[in-house]
Amino acid sequence: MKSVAYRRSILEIIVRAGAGHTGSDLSCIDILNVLYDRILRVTPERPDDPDRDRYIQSKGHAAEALYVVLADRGFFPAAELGTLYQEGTRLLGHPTRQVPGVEHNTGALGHGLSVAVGLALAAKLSGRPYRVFALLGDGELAEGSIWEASLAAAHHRLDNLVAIVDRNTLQISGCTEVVCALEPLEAKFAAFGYAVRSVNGHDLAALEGALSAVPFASGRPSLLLARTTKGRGVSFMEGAPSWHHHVPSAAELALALAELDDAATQLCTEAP
Ligand SMILES: Cc1ncc(C[n+]2csc(CCOP(=O)(O)OP(=O)(O)O)c2C)c(N)n1
Ligand SMILES: [Mg+2]
Repeated sequence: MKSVAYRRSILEIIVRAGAGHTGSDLSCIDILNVLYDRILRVTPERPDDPDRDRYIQSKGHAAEALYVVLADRGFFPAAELGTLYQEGTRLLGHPTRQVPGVEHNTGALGHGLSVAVGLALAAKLSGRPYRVFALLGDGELAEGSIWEASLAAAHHRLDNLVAIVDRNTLQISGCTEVVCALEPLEAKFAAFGYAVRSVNGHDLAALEGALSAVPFASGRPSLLLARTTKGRGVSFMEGAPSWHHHVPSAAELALALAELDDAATQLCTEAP
């Protein structure tokens, strides 16, 4: 049921706030659902546990998706979601460490993977068992710093690092292959030293299977290419670049929520 409930919350808080990255959130929400429900060794009661897994959301603009999941997991009260973007709120348009559960400020694309590599290297140097998961956008891969960080990850044999790419084929202004071509992406990541797997990024069981199997190879960082649809779950948002950060009107919200109800059976069969 969470696939639908999370999507409803995302749409409702964005409409209330009058801002947000609608399509980007709906693209990665299933990945976040599986990470926080099944994979990450984190608990809101011990936010400073030195051995907790670290999650870095490098595509920081999908903040609403992260807030909805963190609230649901008990990192902060769900009622606070209604303060999104309001004066004095902790819930800004991009995540900051003021928000319980957020490990690092993100939003300037291209930085999160470098932070994740540093955290993973620190775990190796200090002999700690935690893993580091980083979620990247595919448009974000045009940032050169992603590839520098990848070189370092392979060089230091960081098999405690898992990079997940939200491969929705769109960035802010259109198709990645038109704006700055990425393919053949799996081969590129493999050439940079990752052990690579690809998965349907909305199939919760498949995501859980892949993310439970990390590291994909001993001594190498893992790269999960999650094939997704931007705006997934609402027909008129799916695959449309204009919904990157468009805010639904009241009528569009009503239509979207009705569609989500209709799609509940389909989305729920994918729920863990
Ligand atoms: C360094 C930097 N440049 C530009 C932006 C503006 N920006 C925000 S989202 C975005 C597109 C990101 O596309 P992608 O990484 O594919 O994310 P998604 O499709 O999941 O929204 C851009 C260019 C930014 N946040 N940071
Ligand atoms: Mg994208």
